[in-house]
Amino acid sequence: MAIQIEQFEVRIPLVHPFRTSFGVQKEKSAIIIKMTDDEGNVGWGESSLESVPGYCYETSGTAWLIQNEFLIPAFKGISEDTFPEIGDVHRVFAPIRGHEFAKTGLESAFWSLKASREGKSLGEMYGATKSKIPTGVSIGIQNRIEDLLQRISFFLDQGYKRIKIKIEPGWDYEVLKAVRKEYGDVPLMVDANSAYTLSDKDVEILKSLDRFDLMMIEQPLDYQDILMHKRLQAQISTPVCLDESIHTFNNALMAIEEDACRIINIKPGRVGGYYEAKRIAEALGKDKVWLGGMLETGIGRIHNLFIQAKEEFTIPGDTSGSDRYFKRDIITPHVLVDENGYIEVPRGEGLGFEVNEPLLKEYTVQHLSH
Ligand code: OSB
Ligand code: MG
Repeated sequence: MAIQIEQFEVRIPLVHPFRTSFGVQKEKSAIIIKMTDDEGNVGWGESSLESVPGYCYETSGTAWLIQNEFLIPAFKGISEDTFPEIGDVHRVFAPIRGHEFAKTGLESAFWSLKASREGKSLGEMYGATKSKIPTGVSIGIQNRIEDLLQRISFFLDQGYKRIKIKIEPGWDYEVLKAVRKEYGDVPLMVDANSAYTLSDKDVEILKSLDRFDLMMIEQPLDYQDILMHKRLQAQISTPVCLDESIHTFNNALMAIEEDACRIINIKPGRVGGYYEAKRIAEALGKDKVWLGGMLETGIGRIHNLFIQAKEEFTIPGDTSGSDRYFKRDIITPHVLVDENGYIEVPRGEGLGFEVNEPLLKEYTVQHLSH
């Protein structure tokens, strides 16, 4: 079975700069993967990264290299004679250590190709049962509290069901106090992207956030840590949620079993693909998992939509509408959020959306065919 693989490295301007405790993003960087089999079936996937190693060590540059040198040859090795199974892809990537986002681009394109080939919806492949999913929005650090309040109103008016606020020392207690004062008991959570430590001063701040009845606090401490989060969780009532620290099924189970966190932010890219993401969701179940995001382009967004249609995902995710990120997304139609904060899960074969290939080409800075 000859499967043609194309890599497109893209840069897409964001409608609004996204500031977190680790930096400011003005454009979305990603590698889009297109797979075509010898009967003309097509699959699309995304390695949803950044151009700098701020969130994790991977960048679009490292993913390009690892895909070219190792992952694509490994994939070609198993797909030459037969059409592989999803588990085969996962297995052949396992000896190539780390580089989870690089793997996810190829793995997700393969899920999508397989769905097209079998005439199934991608959702069916992921075990989706719901026809719409509840969704939230992640709001970056602003210059002034008034600007943040305005951003929140903007999204609540559109129907978003849950607000996530990025925090860092100096942009935490007072900000949340103002938000609670203005918006009462709106479902609210925060994400520190590793901006705090277990110092007495930081622990005092983190404890003080308990009074805001937050759904969770995401990754307050070091990006690789589990143990310090366990020590923190023992001192605060707000559920800790781990994002950056979790790269495998084992990490996720250990963190929950050890009470280092009460909830896991599943990002398929961060755990090496949708096979692993599905496994974590199925093992931990409702209330312990939700789906995060990486400002995905439309392609990664659709995959994220389908996996959230699994019954385990009841907590609103970070998958917002296309217009929250881009003026023009690379899929048709754009992903839309209704006035009640839901996104409809597409029906139909494969992705259920068209990829806007001319626009994809406009945003492409580097293209290779294998
Ligand atoms: O920590 O969850 C995060 C975006 C880029 C990198 C890291 C994170 C995020 C978000 C945005 O919070 C989620 C989204 O809207 O896709
Ligand atoms: Mg996060």
